[in-house]
Amino acid sequence: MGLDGFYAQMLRIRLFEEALLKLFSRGILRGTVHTCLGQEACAVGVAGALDPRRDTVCSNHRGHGHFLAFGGDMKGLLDEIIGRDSGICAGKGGSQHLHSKNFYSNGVLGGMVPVATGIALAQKRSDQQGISVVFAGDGAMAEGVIYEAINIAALWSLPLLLVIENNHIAQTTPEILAHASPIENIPVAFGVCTEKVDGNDVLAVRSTTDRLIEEMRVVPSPRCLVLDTCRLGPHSKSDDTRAKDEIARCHERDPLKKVEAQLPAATIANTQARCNGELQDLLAEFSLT
Ligand SMILES: Cc1ncc(C[n+]2csc(CCOP(=O)(O)OP(=O)(O)O)c2C)c(N)n1
Ligand SMILES: [Mg+2]
Repeated sequence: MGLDGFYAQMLRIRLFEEALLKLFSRGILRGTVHTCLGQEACAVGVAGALDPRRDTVCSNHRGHGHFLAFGGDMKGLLDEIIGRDSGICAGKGGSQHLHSKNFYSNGVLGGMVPVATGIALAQKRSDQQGISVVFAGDGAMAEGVIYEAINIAALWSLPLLLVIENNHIAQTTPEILAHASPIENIPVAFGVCTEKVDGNDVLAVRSTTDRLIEEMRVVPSPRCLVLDTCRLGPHSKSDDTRAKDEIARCHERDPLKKVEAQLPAATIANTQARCNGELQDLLAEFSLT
C-alpha cells in the first residue's frame, strides 16, 4: 500500500471518531467512547502488517481504530456503539467490548494481555503460524497481570506481539507519575526483544511491524513494539486536564498532517472527498446527518 492508502485509512478513522464525539454531544450515544484521535498511525501501521485470516488482535478501551484498520465493518461498529441489535455484538458490547472475526476488545485495563497470551499459545500449537497482537496503553502497563502474561509469553516462547501505545498519559495521570522507569524496560526485563518507534509515523510503524511479524512467523517468540504517540482529544468525551500548550504540541505531531506534507494536494483533496462521502452516506443511512 502506498502513502495515499495509509492516509485514506487514517482519515476514515479520524472522521468516524470525530463524528462519534458529535453524536455523543447530541445525546445519540450513551455510555462512553474513547477515541484514538492522534493515534491513527499506530492502528493503521500495525494492523496493515497482519494477516486477518490467521492473526488475531486484542484491543483495549480505545479500540475503534484498531478494529477499522484490521478490516472491521464501520456500519456494524456504529450500530454496535449506538446499541442496536444489528451491531457486531448485537448492541451488547458497545464501544469497548467488541468481537468480530479475529478481533477482540475489552475495557478492563491490561485485561486483554493474558487473553492474547492464551491465544498465542493456541497459535503456537496450530500449524498456521498466526500471531497474537495485543494493544495496551502506558497506564495499563502498571497493571500486574501484564507482568505475569509477559513472563509466560517469554518462558513458553509464544508468538505474542505486545504493542504499547505510549501517549504518556492515563486519563489524567502522566506517565512520569505512574512508572518508576521507562516503559520499554518492562518487557526487556523478561528478555523480550523490544523496539521503540515514532507511533505518529505510519511508515515507520508499518515497516517495523512487518519485520517483527516476519521474525515471529519463522521462530515463535514474543516481541514488544513501543509506539511513542500523542492523544489529540480528551480521554473520553470532554475530560482533558492537560495544559493548552501540551495539547498544541501534540497537534504539531498529528500523524495525518505528517502524511499530508508528503502527498500531492490533489490526492489529499480526493481522499478527503471520498472519506467524507463514505461517512456522510453512513450517517444518512442511520438518519443522523
Ligand atoms: C482495571 C481498570 N482500572 C481502571 C480503569 C479506568 N480507566 C479506563 S482507561 C484508563 C486510563 C488508561 O490509560 P492508558 O493505559 O495509558 O491508555 P490510554 O487511555 O492513554 O489510551 C483508566 C484508568 C479500567 N478501565 N480498568
Ligand atoms: Mg496512555
